[in-house]
Amino acid sequence: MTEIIEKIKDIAVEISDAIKTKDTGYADTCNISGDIQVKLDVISDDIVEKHLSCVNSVNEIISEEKEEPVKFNENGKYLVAYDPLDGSSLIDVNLSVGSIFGIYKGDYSGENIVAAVYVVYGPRLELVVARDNVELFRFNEKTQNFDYIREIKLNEKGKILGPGGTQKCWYPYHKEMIDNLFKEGYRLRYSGGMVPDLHQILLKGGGLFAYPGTTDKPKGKLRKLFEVFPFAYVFNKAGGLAIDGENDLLKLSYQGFHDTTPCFFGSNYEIEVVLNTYKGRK
Ligand code: P6P
Repeated sequence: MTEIIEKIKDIAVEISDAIKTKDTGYADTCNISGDIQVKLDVISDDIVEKHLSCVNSVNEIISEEKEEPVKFNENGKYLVAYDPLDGSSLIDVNLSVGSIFGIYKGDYSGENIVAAVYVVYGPRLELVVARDNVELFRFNEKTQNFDYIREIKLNEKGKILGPGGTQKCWYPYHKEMIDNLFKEGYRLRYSGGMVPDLHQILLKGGGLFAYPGTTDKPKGKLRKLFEVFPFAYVFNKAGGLAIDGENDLLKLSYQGFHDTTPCFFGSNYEIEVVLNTYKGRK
């Protein structure tokens, strides 16, 4: 496991350099989810595959940018599901983006995730590792290493609200819940990049990020294996909760590798608000 995490640090540095130096144009391809790929999606995916293919403990990998898993080592203990460059379309407007890694044993269901790592490509290159606890690291340009900064813990109640999804497609009860939270004084923080949006809530003590089921996307938009389960693991280990509206996200399984789910990540108070809103709604 440690070898995988160390490789992810190398991956982070190489993708960070690619973001600064490579063409950000669109590739003429789509991924399996139908997202138009930017060239950096493909470059980043290749960087991840190059590094993880050298780790003996990695049995196989699967990427948001790949239709099927890639098998490396039958005897490897771990499966790695990742989004190599989440929110890549934001690079063109110079907003922060990220990479997300879920490390699993056995299969990719939520209960089998054993660690999560995410990288934030922002004004600073930062990396967060969730194992028994959640630790923040920051890249030191002088030493070319990641320095440990601090442990990340969520407060019982936060101040930040990231309301995702197309608002005109929100179910009425969801809209009422969001409106009420804003009336309580929550601050709107939503860039359209899952990684920086969740990173901000984690670093500023808590709140709620919601990407619900909507009339146009009843199963939500965010992908279970590559985005949702890793961040659900992070939020649980940081003292918060992560649900689909009713169930703990880490209790969910999957049918297809690219399944999506409604998802809510936050401090305990805000998740309780979601549970009370969504109770019996399905
Ligand atoms: P919307 C980026 O494309 C992404 O997958 C996540 O990073 C982000 O949270 C979400 O989609 C934003 O979706 O519908 O608000 O543009």
